[in-house]
Amino acid sequence: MGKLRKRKTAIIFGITGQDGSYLAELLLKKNYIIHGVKRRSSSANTERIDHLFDSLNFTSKNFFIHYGDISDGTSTLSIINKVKPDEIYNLAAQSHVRVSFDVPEYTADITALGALRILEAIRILKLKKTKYYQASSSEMYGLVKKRNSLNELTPFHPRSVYGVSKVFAFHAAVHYREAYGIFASNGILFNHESPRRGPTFVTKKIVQGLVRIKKGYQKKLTLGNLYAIRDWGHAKDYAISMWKILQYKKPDDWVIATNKETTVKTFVNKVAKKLDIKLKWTGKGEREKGIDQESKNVIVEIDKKYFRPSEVDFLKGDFSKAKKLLKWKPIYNTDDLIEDMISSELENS
Ligand code: NAP
Ligand code: G4F
Repeated sequence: MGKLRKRKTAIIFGITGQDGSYLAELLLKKNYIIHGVKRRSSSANTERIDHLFDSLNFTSKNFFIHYGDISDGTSTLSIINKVKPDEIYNLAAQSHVRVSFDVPEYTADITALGALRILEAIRILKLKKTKYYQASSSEMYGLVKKRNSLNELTPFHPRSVYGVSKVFAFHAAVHYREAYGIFASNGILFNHESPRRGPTFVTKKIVQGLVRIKKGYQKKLTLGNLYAIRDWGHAKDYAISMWKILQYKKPDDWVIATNKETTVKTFVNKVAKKLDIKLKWTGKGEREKGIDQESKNVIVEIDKKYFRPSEVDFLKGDFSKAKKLLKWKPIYNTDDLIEDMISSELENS
């Protein structure tokens, strides 16, 4: 009889978020035992993971939820000590760039120092075998000099406290790898979306808004900068990359992207087309408007409150290192992503 392989255990910080839910699904399929860390909130806030466990008792055979918060070093260390996992995925963050202009100190506490608290716990507890994954961000590139695809060697120039905090967390992972030999890896994730995306991120806001306009539930969609360029992938693909990064033979840093660029305006046009809304644009700057050619109503308008004090104009990622060494590549393209987001929205709105 062959030797029984021990089941792997993982802690996911950020289990209730978009990526946490897809990663949990993936790891459960791979027969992991999962411990998710959830902060206390006044509502249950487990919609994205309710299908994975008994949400009233917070348990299932393979999936456990712990109350914790990465602003709290003691509870963070205590959970890691209790579980002593094979893998830790740090997906927890104040993840909204625009909001980081309103709450910079809080953003730095969670997004930067939160990562440090987890790394410190691994070091203090001497968990030599525990691997650490940091959800780093393409926001770290910020102000890019040339509009070429960005890779692991492109310098960082963040444009928000969110970006600054992610640079700190990125370098903290590299530092703990070099100073203490901890297996700490960074996925440099470009934008990724899904039907589970938070409603204030631009893709979800556009899909939700235009579906509701089509159904007659909403009159207008109000946006900010239509000309920012993003590299939008599907969160399901990005969850696979997280797991692959921790299975690689050594810790390293990896760009995860689709290498395709789309403006916010093109995203709006694509969604409108798929919903059979004939949109015509008029005006410039804050006066730019999208008019529904059938009803002649203005259905898209601009409000400067959605502009950022400093914008990241261009993000497109070169994922050739991950493709070559991790054998990772995205399955969904932007159109597939939009298709998935629209069909879920049509069903649920
Ligand atoms: P998300 O939906 O906003 O999820 C963030 C998660 O972090 C949520 O579970 C949230 O809990 C949790 N969290 C926030 N503050 C916490 C705290 N103090 N203690 C413990 N948990 C806390 O973000 P996402 O899109 O899944 O992204 C996952 C990670 O990847 C984030 O670190 C994000 O910055 C990074 N990232 C995302 C993208 C992207 O395009 N999606 C790209 C690059 C990097 P609540 O549910 O209680 O709020
Ligand atoms: O959807 P967004 O808010 O995403 P952003 O700022 O690119 O950040 C996301 O991706 C990062 C990776 O690059 C992550 F690290 C981060 O956690 C987050 O997931 O905005 C995308 C673009 C921006 O240029 C923004 O100015 O869309 C523009 N935009 C235009 N109108 C808008 C709106 N963004 C939002 N949120 N809301 C608007 O009405």
